[in-house]
Amino acid sequence: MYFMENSDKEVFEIINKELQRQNDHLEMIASENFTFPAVMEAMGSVFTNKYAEGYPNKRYYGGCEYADEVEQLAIDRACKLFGCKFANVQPHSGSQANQGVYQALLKPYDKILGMDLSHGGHLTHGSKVSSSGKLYQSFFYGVESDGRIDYDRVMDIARITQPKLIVCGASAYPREIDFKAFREIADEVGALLFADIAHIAGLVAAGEHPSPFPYCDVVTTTTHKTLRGPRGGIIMTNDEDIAKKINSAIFPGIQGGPLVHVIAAKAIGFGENLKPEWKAYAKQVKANAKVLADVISKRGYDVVSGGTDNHLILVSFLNKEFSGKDADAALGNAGITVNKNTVPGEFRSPFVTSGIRIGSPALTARGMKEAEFEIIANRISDVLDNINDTALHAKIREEMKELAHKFIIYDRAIY
Ligand code: DSN
Repeated sequence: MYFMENSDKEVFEIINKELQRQNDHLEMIASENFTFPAVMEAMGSVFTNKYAEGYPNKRYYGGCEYADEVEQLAIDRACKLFGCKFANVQPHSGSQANQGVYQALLKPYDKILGMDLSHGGHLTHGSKVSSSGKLYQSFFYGVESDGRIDYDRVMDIARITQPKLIVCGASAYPREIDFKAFREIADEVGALLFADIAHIAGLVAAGEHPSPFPYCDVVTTTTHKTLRGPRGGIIMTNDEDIAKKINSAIFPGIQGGPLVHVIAAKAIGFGENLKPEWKAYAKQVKANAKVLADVISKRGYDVVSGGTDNHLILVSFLNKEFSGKDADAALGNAGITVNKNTVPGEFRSPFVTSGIRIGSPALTARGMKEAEFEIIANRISDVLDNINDTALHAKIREEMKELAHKFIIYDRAIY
């Protein structure tokens, strides 16, 4: 019996419907995952009551001795996990982590160079609708017709635009990021190099993707995607001067009191990432994504860049009559949750798009392996082959629900 069950049945019932949805559907949004029950317990803990502006041993409020202890533990674990000297674990999200980096290292109107949103970049990498593109002069690189970054081309763009800071990292790029190549470009134009590894952090932590250290001056990540921790962000660096600027930029620059309950949950998440089992999870995430790429391309669909090196694939419908939005809706009806996504060469609006992004982290966390991913990839292709056949979608939905129920993580909605 939960307190909520008596005090607010309305919210309790909605939360339970969400549990049902998560158990019944196949979650394949590349940025989502299923966190550890212990992480959820920490987020519901008494630390939610504590104000702790400042940093460990330098607070503006009394009673912070245990907030200090848990924040220092989260910092130490983050540094150990990513092999760096300094970490700020207070950003409430990845977007605020990125905003903190810009505020620490740039002045308004400085030039930044990031990956184009429609080529796989993120809103906070300079998009004109984000503060990163309003406060700073933003320029972009993208992918070539083969779906890959051409580093010589990025060098040319950097030479022409002369950015103060280069952003590498992406939200929808299925290939390895060459941080060393980006370092050479940054050095050539005298720019700072900033990596946003939000999507690949869980793979980096396991040694399943090259590390941005020692090449990047500053690195951010969210903690809830491939890392499977609580929702939030962190910022890391090896440079003490940058670390001090980052700390001031996050508090008091853009945030107030840190979410100590979430910081405790971040510490638990990093603890999981440091266990030997984490490597097996990350390897399986990649193996499962590869099955998706192989099967869906064998079934005749255009997988951008011809495959994947990480946890996601992009499927392009540029040569099809249906859009990413149509595919997203049809797959949703079949119990498979993905997101519509722009693809290189995009001609449709971001609300419609010509592609979908499919990721393996969440279903891998549920324990699914290559055999299950082969079945799912075939059903995805069946839906795409029969995009308007709602009876078939309903039939597949039942089959996917049965599969999903064999891999349950949560036996209740609240931990
Ligand atoms: N919304 C995240 C994603 O889906 O990639 C990025 O912030």
